Amino acid sequence: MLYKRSSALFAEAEKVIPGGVNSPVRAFKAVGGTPIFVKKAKGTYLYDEDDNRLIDYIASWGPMILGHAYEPVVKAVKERAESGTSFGIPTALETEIAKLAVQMVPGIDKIRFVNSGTEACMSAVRLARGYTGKEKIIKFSGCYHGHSDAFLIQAGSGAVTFGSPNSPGVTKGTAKDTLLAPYNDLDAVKELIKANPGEIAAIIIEPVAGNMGCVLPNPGFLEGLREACDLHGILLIFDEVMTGFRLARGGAQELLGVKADIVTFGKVIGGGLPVGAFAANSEIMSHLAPDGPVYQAGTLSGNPLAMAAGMAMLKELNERPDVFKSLEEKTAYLHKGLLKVLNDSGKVFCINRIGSMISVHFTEEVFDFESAAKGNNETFKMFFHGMLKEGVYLPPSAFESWFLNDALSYEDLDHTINAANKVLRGL
Ligand code: KE4
Repeated sequence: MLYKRSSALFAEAEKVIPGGVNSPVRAFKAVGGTPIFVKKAKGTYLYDEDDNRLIDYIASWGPMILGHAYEPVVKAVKERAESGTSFGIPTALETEIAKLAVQMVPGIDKIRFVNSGTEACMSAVRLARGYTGKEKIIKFSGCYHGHSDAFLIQAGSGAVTFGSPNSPGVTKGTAKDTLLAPYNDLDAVKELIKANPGEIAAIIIEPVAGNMGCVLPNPGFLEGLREACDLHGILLIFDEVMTGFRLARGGAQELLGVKADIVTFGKVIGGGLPVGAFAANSEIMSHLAPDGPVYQAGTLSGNPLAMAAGMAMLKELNERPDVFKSLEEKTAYLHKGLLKVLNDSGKVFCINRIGSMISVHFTEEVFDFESAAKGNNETFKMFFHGMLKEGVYLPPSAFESWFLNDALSYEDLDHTINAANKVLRGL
């Protein structure tokens, strides 16, 4: 595996783009080395600028659930582009995809399209604050809801704390309204609600967390949040930017059987083009401009090109529910194979998996951010680069979920398992 051209391209990029990337996680800071540059992709394969072929386990961080350059999506985008890419004027296509999303996702009557998961989550919180008239939100350490100020808040010391900014530029004024609790810690949430009576507008959570590796909700945790929200007039926001249209046709709400008040989407809903969305019942959504006073807008929101990609993607998933079963079976197969080679390696590890989301951690167990942070990062770095050399592209950080796509064959999965075996033996 040679990365000569990627390294040269990275050096060029660094001259004109901060850190050489348009999103930090791509820069390989968590694993070291220089990022590869992709020339093209098809199905489950990435082809980098040095003509290495790599089996892709990030799927553009989720969107490419059916594989890259998926024909129906490509065709839809090509055709739509001929008629113009954006008007800033309503199109029938926006209503079509909105109707399909509302039909696929439990508990929503209306949906507003935006351009990213960040925008979706940021707007959902504003809507919750406007709807309830309250200002504070609860988020969970290790959950990522995009880079809006209110979310860039890291727990300080202690299990439950007032937020403190973990990025310069986030003001103390913002941080004070973001309360933090450890994932899976219902008592901590109840403590925060007790300490802030009548002040909490929303609890926002990834129903299955994917930004500290893949972390599953303990049995009863989400149900407990639902109950606490109902008891205290707090809105429950499920950030399904990762899990939406991936864990099931109706996302985590369908798979886990817990209903949120507002649901946010991104990634898969755009079929690889920039689309985010947030949705709720008609009553809550009636508070959103232009119907209601909560303002939210976007020049390219619902633009025809992105809607065409998203529509083609959702139609496929809606008409082929077997895809979710196929993805579940492939992920279970990968899990089983990795379990064997990791056991044989003698290393301390755990594997978290649900649907087509999976992650390997070099520590005993991972159920929240603190336990995830105990993972042996040095081992992960060597594992990552070893797998890359074997033609397998994993997320370049232990704090990310792997995303399977349905173009993966069982031969690809066997290659991945055999590669892991070879790499682990060498560590
Ligand atoms: P975007 O603004 O990046 O489209 O979505 C933000 C977001 C919101 N909610 C969840 C649960 C998310 O996972 C994300 C974005 N996910 C990361 C991957 N961990 C995007 C990758 C990146 O930052 O480049």
